[in-house]
Amino acid sequence: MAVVGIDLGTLNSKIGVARRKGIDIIANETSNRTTPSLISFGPKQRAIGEPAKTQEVSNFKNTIGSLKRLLGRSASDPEITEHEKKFINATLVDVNGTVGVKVNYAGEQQQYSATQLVAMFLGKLRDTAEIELKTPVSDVVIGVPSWYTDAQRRAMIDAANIAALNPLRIINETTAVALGYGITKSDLPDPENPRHVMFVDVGHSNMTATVVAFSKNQLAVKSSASDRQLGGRDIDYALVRHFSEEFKTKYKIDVLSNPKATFRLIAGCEKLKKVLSANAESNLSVESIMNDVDASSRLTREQMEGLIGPLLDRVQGPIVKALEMAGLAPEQIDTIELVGGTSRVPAIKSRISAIFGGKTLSTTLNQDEAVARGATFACAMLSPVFKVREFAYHDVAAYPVKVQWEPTEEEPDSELVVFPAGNVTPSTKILTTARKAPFDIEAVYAEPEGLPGAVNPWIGRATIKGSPAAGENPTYKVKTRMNANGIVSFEGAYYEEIEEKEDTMEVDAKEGEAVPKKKKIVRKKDVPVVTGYNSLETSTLNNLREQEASMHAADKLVKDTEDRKNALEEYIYDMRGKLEDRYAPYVQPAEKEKLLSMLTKAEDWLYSEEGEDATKSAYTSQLDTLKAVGDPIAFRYTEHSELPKAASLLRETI
Ligand code: ATP
Ligand code: MG
Ligand code: K
Repeated sequence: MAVVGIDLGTLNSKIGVARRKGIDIIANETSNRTTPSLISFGPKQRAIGEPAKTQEVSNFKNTIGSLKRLLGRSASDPEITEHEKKFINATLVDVNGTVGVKVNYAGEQQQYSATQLVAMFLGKLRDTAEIELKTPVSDVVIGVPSWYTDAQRRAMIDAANIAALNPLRIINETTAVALGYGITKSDLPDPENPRHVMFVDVGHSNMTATVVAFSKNQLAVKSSASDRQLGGRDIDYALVRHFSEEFKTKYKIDVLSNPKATFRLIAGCEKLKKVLSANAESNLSVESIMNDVDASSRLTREQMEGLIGPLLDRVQGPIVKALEMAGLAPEQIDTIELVGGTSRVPAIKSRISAIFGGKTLSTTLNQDEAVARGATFACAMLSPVFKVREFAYHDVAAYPVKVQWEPTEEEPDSELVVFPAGNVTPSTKILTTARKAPFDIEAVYAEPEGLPGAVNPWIGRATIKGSPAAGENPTYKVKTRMNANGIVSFEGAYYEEIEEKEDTMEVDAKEGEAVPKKKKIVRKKDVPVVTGYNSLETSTLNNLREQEASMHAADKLVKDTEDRKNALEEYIYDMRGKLEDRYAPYVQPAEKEKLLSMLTKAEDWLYSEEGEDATKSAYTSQLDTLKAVGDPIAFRYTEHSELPKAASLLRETI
């Protein structure tokens, strides 16, 4: 059983695997330790990750990124239509109440929800991990932003299930980072006097500040605050706007009117931004940006800081808020640990440091891989396969959750905040209400204005059924839980039946008389509960899993077919060369003539209309036919040439 942790980044994703000797971040098919979080739909197949990146510009209308930004959101959400849309070229549409994309795939127009898109991408990461580990992957822990809502967390679980994965836990990204940090520390203090560390993650799309208290063998998240729209891509966008204005007058071109030119400029600006993290000034150069113009310019770090001033001013927001929520002053934070690619920007570092009186910030963690490593630790802890050092972690609720039910005359107060913001998770609360069943109870976010964009505050509903004797108004208890995934559910309900029984006779020691002893028996009677949440229905989930499996199989067939075609082509050229060369002494002229003409025939077929686009079995059978004649020749050659070699090897070892 494999143990895998996933950091699904807005730009790039990372995969961690647990091994006997520790945790490794693995490389993908292109030997990169990060995989572009992109899907590109083609006329024949889906390209996911690296191959999608190479088609990002040429097939921009059918290429979609920002997957985690779309997950669990609705198509009409202004955060999607106004902010997210700036970074997406594909057409966003509504798919059964959630945002999705409209693309051309395999010659047809198709729509996929963000949940399906995330599933497709997770499937690719699963394949990458399986190739590396040479074993099937099922158990995973996936990181999510701490600001993700119930619906988004449920959507991530649905997506993992569609990808045939078993998500053991959905972990907040900065909590994963904290876990990876704490588990390696052997000098943590006693719980009365914990060490407070603030983790600041500035990524491609968002920034989060999280205060964590560490003590021996445990960590507790104290608070977490985010700016959902402050990251590297916002810096890139500011630079793109600057240069596109400059190029209007300089070259008389309107870059932003042309998607491909915009891509080229974004890529140039991202590069420039990175260079300016280490240098005071740098060149921007974008070859044939559009209309045959080679665009170039120059920017100093200071100029860049001027262009992104409004963004820099927002850096302190989450940090100040996290401190406030944790009830700590800046000087009570022992260490500030930076992670995320954008935390390398010097101006961002100095803004953060300033809040702590110029304190030196620490980067002891691998800034790009800390989330994936932490998620992998979490998976190892939850998996039976690995023995991991005992290390407990608790998180907090991001938004207050209340339950509400229909008021009765006796109970006019019909709502209650069960999990206030900052409530430790996991947590179970038991609600008590006296009434007649059946009745409905609902969980909703108590402060909708604090939720991302226009997220629907509705979380879930339960209908409590089954009532005791007619006429009675028993006291019902309803169990509400926020689990370690930050997901709320109604776990069950019961009423208490109280019976006073004179079941034993005891001899009173003083009086010497037998007296009846009253005993109060409380019986918990479980009652049926019917619940509904934002997760997909089982039947829908099964359907989508099948759909995903068949798309995955179709992609595999396309790839296998290409592999077979390449193998045939390679065999033709390889054999033709060898027949004139090393195989020459081992082949009769007639045999050679026959094989050469077969090779030519196969070659002609391969470049004919039919052979250009044939089936996997057609390529396989062409190759098999050639090999039937070619293999005996190759065998005669190896027998003669390898045998003496083996013999000499034998002599040497003796
Ligand atoms: P998110 O956490 O927002 O979902 P992510 O995890 O994909 O996104 P990261 O991989 O942490 O993001 O960071 C990627 C961002 O960091 C990109 O915008 C990239 O340009 C930026 N970045 C990487 N290196 C540097 C650098 N040296 N200087 C400035 N920016 C950098
Ligand atoms: Mg990230
Ligand atoms: K374990």
